[in-house]
Amino acid sequence: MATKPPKGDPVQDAPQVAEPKHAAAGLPAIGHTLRIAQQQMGVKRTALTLLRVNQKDGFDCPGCAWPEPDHRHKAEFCENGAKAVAEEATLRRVTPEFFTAHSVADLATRSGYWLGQQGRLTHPMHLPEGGDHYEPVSWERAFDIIAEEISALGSPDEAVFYTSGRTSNEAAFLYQLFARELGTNNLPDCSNMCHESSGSALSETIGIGKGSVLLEDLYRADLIIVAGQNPGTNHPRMLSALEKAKANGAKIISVNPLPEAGLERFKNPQTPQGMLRGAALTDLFLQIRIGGDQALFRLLNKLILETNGAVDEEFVREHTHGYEEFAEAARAADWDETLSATGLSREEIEEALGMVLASERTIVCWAMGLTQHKHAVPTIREVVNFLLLRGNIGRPGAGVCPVRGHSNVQGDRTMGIFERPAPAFLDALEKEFGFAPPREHGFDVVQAIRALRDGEAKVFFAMGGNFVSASPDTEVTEAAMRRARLTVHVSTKLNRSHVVTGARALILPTLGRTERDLQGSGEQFVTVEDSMGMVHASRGRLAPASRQLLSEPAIVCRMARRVLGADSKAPWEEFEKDYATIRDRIARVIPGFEDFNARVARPGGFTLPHAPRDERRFPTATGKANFTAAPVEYPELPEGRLLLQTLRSHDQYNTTIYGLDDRYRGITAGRRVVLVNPEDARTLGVADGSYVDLVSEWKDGVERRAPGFRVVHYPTARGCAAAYYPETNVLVPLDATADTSNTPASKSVVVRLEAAPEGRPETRPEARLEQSATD
Ligand SMILES: Nc1nc2c(c(=O)[nH]1)N[C@H]1C(S)=C(S)[C@@H](COP(=O)(O)OP(=O)(O)OC[C@H]3O[C@@H](n4cnc5c(=O)[nH]c(N)nc54)[C@H](O)[C@@H]3O)O[C@H]1N2
Ligand SMILES: Nc1nc2c(c(=O)[nH]1)N[C@H]1C(S)=C(S)[C@@H](COP(=O)(O)OP(=O)(O)OC[C@H]3O[C@@H](n4cnc5c(=O)[nH]c(N)nc54)[C@H](O)[C@@H]3O)O[C@H]1N2
Ligand SMILES: [Mo]
Repeated sequence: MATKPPKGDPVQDAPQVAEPKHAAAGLPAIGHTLRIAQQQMGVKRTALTLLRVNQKDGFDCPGCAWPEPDHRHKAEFCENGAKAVAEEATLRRVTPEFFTAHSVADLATRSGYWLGQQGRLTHPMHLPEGGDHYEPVSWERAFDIIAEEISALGSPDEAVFYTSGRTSNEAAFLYQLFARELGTNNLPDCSNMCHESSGSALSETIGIGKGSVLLEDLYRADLIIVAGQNPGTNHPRMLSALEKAKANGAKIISVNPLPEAGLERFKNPQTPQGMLRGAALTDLFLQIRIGGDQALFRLLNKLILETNGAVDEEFVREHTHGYEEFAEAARAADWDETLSATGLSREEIEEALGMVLASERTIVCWAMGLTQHKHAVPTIREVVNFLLLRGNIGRPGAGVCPVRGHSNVQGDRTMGIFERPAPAFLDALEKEFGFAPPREHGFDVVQAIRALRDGEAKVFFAMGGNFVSASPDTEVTEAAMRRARLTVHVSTKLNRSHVVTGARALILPTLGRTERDLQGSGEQFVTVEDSMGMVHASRGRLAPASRQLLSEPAIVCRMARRVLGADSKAPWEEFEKDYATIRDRIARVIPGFEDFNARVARPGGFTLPHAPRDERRFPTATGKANFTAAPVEYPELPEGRLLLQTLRSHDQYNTTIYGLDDRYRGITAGRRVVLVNPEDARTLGVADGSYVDLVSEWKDGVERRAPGFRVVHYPTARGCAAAYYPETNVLVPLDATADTSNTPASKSVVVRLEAAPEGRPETRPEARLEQSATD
């Protein structure tokens, strides 16, 4: 019975609340992991699969982009990595019979959790125009349908090719090649909603949009600042690195509106003493107000400037540009303004300064808590200013560390998945393949939604992901999708994007990381790049979930042959047969991949060059690392409102919901909760356990509402609230994006709480328990 999906639809939640935890991982985590894994995979498969994760001859964990250490444990995975693997290696199946039993209209009433729990997709499926059920379709016919719709377009720019960050380097390279040969740069990706702000800020200031540290640097740092990140849940293996850094003498400051258990204390499941006591990680917790980070770093910069001998003058002179202008802006930073923007005390900031000045080697790590705000890009630039001031870039044990999300999101970008490709990249593509790639920029995620909404884009193709649920402004996005002529999803699991469709729709089922990939020339492997620029092979061993599955590279190759026809400049048949031939092309087009096939054959792979890290060279417009001097910004909060951040629970992978618990935060059996500071709750008159609607207020005057959330009094910073994504995406206005990067500002949504008129959610139609009639 273990591998049967749940019967009813547990969209109905009745959250239970206990005290938040103060430590992460440890024994309960292991028990929890095995239970979830065995429910999906059974006992034997669980053991066989988990031992292959992140081993040098195994497959790359689809969980996150945190790198693997050189000396690996037998169990080089974490609780949440194991959940990600179990989700993919599940024995449950979504077959054509499933689609006969469930109309699209029926599936559209199901929760994302229920959809995902049904199992792996086994057959290509087609939803014909006017049809109400998906029907099985042959691969040939599926590619014909794509070709029909693409050739009916007025221009290739009416097609959009989205990518989620699990796609391998090989598949990503082919996919962008296909789109560009077709004639469009419409290649939005999940990065647009994720670390785009980091990429924007870093390319301008240090000349490369990637982090400048390796794992060894973390082990050597004196001070690690973790800002806007919850590694205990989202990058659990990072906790081992932080533990090791601490053992080597590093101090840790965490900057977060929430006290996150993983950062407080870590019980390493891989060591006996770790299991018992655990290691305290954070030395100083700065409980910042949402969006206060730029102000905090600006003030720290002022204080560094005012301290004799604190600035690395030689580094500033030799390697940077724009110092004077920046220093003038930083000297103007104001204590009172900073205290109110951050909600911190003078003593806390002074203590942080003491630690900063005592450190010779400082690293700043961050994730979505910094990237998803209107002023995310200037915030990250201010972090760069902070590091540059004391020469903390391009020195061992120091640097910028944006911690990526999806396991190959960084690699996909390296492979050219980008709507604004660099001219040098297009030149190299042109030279290698002999066609003229389009030079005009394409749509990012938000622009793609607008284009679909306005009828300017008519074909939407997704290489993985769950665009409808991951994107902001759910109602707008869903309406936009429904206007498309054709929506196509290359997917492993069922999700909401399959049931909110264009006039016609296709589901193209594909292999996951864990599965064997057999092609004409024999068994294939693919490659990925982690958050620190390490490229390595990933090889699955399990038998595929169904014999009908095609690999992602094979899908692109067959689509390209069908759509581009005999005129295509690329040998698609050869690419499909032998992925080494794809890597040969990558080696010739993308700098850093010279001799790719030989170097990736080495166990552990190789590290891509990074000029600032390796040689203190900054390939920016000025040829130096750029200080910047943006005005300080922070969110303004009208009376009686809260600033809502939309974040992840411990039991989800983005839009894939593993379960209804958020163990470290003490929440079980439900996801419709809103965490509110008890003082704020008192002022607003909302009791713990009461139900409210979250209403977002935006300058377009449209009221966006997410009904029926249980209030949880929680120790978050004053004026701030938190609730889970994707349930709250309905509240994030499409136009509320970060300046420059255009990333949805999903961590700073102004909301008011309204007593839920209909009380608890089960009495409300939106959240009614769907008693499934299926099984
Ligand atoms: N298990 C699991 N692993 C994952 C994922 C998953 O969903 N599940 N998702 C993957 C992906 S794609 C990504 S991008 C990463 C996401 O990793 P995270 O960025 O850790 O994910 P979030 O849950 O969005 O957490 C944001 C954190 O920032 C804090 N924060 C919010 N606003 C602010 C602010 O204004 N300032 C500061 N200083 N902090 C703030 C929040 O309190 C929270 O701790 O994880 C990846 N790994
Ligand atoms: N409000 C709010 N919105 C957010 C965020 C937030 O913090 N708050 N975070 C944003 C971030 S950081 C990100 S990265 C995006 C995530 O956006 P996406 O990457 O689009 O979403 P996921 O939920 O990761 O996609 C899950 C789906 O991917 C498919 N899949 C899984 N593995 C594979 C595979 O190997 N191959 C293929 N082809 N398909 C596969 C499955 O069908 C699964 O249903 O969401 C963003 N949206
Ligand atoms: Mo992400």
